[in-house]
Amino acid sequence: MKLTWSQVTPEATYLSRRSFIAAGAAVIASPAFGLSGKPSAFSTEEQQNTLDEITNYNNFYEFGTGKTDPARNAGALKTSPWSIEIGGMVDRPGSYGVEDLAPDSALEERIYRLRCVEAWSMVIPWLGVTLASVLEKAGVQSGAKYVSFQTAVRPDEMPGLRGGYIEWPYREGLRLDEAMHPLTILATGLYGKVLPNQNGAPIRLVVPWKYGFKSIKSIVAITLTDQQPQTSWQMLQPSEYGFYANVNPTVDHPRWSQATERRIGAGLFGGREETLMFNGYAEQVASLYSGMDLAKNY
Ligand SMILES: Nc1nc2c(c(=O)[nH]1)N[C@H]1C(S)=C(S)[C@@H](COP(=O)(O)O)O[C@H]1N2
Ligand SMILES: [Mo]
Repeated sequence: MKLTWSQVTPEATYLSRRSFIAAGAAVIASPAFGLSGKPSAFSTEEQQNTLDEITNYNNFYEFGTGKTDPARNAGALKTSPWSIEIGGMVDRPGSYGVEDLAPDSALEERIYRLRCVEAWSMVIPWLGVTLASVLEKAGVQSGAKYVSFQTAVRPDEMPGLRGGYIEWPYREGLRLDEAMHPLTILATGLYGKVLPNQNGAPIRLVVPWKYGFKSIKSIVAITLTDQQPQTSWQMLQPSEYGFYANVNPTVDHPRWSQATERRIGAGLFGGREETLMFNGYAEQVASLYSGMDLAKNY
């Protein structure tokens, strides 16, 4: 007999696992790091992956293409001091320190599903601030339509840069309305602690309704533009990876189905779970794409 999730999970959790917490999660606090998160109405109540799972099964090609390479290699990344160059179509371009963009006092906890385009998923309790709050600090100009992001390039600290697979720096981008959406955050922590290097320290994007590759790590540049920016996976293989990359169980990857996913850590009991439209965030984000052909704009 194959056990289903409902047989290994308390019923209350099962019944609400696809729903959002209405009134807020427990406030967490970590005196060791001084990080604490205010509760968020956007968090899922699904069972969270363990810290061990979240920090030992990663994609971070700057440190190697294997899932355990980042855990082994990312410790070399010097994450302090760290600043982000915010430029392009903003009123106040310049170099912004991470501590000013995401002060500990402003951090919120967001427990989000993360769905990789490779069809595995996790639930991760991030700490972060909305990207909107960061962009407002720089003052977005009225002509701006897109936001582009770049990861650090540090050959001495990133052994994966020698792999010629991706044209470095790793690049990502969002439409401005996606960037300003309240679900979109810049994370500086997880599980109440400072973000581990393999997860994108000191500051990374998290866009929970898009495939994981959109959630770019260790960001050093944010640029507001009126042109759709180039993004790493689209540059590499445009027929397989689009600019939007919204999680969509009805639009398959050319080489595999996107209808289901494997929840990391659930392997012993679980079969695969159904992948949800917009990764379960349709209620919040579907209106951003009304009138768009999502099979074309993959
Ligand atoms: N700079 C950079 N950001 C990146 C990646 C990467 O290789 N380099 N991999 C992406 C992919 S494919 C995924 S699924 C997520 C994984 O995030 P996690 O390791 O914190 O779970 O990071 C994304 N951000
Ligand atoms: Mo991914």
